[in-house]
Amino acid sequence: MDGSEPTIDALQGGDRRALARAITLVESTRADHRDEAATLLAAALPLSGDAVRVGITGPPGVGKSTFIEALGMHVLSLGHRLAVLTVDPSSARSGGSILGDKTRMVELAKQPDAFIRPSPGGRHLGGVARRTRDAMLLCEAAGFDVVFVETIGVGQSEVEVADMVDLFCMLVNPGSGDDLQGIKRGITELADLVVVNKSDGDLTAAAGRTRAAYADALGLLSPRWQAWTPRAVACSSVEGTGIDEVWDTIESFTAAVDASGERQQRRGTQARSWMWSEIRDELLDDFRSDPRVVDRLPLVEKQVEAGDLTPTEAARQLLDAFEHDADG
Ligand SMILES: Nc1nc2c(ncn2[C@@H]2O[C@H](COP(=O)(O)OP(=O)(O)OP(=O)(O)O)[C@@H](O)[C@H]2O)c(=O)[nH]1
Ligand SMILES: [Mg+2]
Repeated sequence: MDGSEPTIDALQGGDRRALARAITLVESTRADHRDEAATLLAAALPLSGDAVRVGITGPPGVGKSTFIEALGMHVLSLGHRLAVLTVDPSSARSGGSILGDKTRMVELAKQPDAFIRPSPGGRHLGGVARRTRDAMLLCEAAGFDVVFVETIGVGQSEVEVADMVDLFCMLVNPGSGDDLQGIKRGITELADLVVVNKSDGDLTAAAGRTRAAYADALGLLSPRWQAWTPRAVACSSVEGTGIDEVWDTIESFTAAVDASGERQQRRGTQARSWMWSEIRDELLDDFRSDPRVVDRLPLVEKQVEAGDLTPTEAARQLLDAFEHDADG
């Protein structure tokens, strides 16, 4: 990494440039970088784990960026240090980042106690959140005691983010929960907190109704935690109203799941499933870059598409080729 390698000492000192370089290092796919990254992460691990980890999701335009800016400024005003990471499924596919380009948290970005990191560009095989967990550990080692992980509300990225945070917060629009259909569309079992944003001006009344509807619906979901029943809060990220209530709710949550021991327990489970997803991703990378697989893949895929070969048989052929190669 161009001369000055990020060291654990520089990280611990809270140096944001060292942190940015460290995250770049763990995102790198170069073999020598990966060794360095592994060393750094091993040193970071015992320094991490004390932060409050919050996942934030919501449909495009619901106000995620505005909300993170408002809640982030509030969190800083309480003396915390905040890291904001972004998981953007579009960047994994296209190499460009939708969220990255639009994520303009102008005020927050100026604050010395905030660190904002857009989604890594470029092609990542495996989960879209693959390196975000590592980045989170590095942020925590660098003394950031609150971490937001933002993602857009589509598909697998929500599940992956929910699986790396303590509290998963879902932003919804006023009016999105007025009928059962809307709630069913909007909600998943992942939400520990639903925030109805844009509760201001003409939308205030609608936001109140939506909040009440979600509060009812949340009580009916099968609980993710013994000690926590999901809640719904209305806020205006533009006017700043309700933002303190959102943060108070997050603090009530951490107090409850710490007292019950569930947060610690959940983190153990998350770490184990992280290991398995790492194994899955690594194996898949090795498989897809194996010369024998690369040679056979185009033809086999064509045969499967044409119905000349069953998917099961095709997979077996490719795995055989791969395993023989691995055996030397
Ligand atoms: N009235 C009102 N408008 C809001 C509020 N929060 C955000 N908006 C507006 O909603 C629009 C979208 O806000 P963003 O924060 O960019 O939303 P986002 O969810 O980050 O959008 P994407 O990044 O495109 O997914 C902007 O015009 C905001 O000004 C709010 O609390 N009240
Ligand atoms: Mg945004």
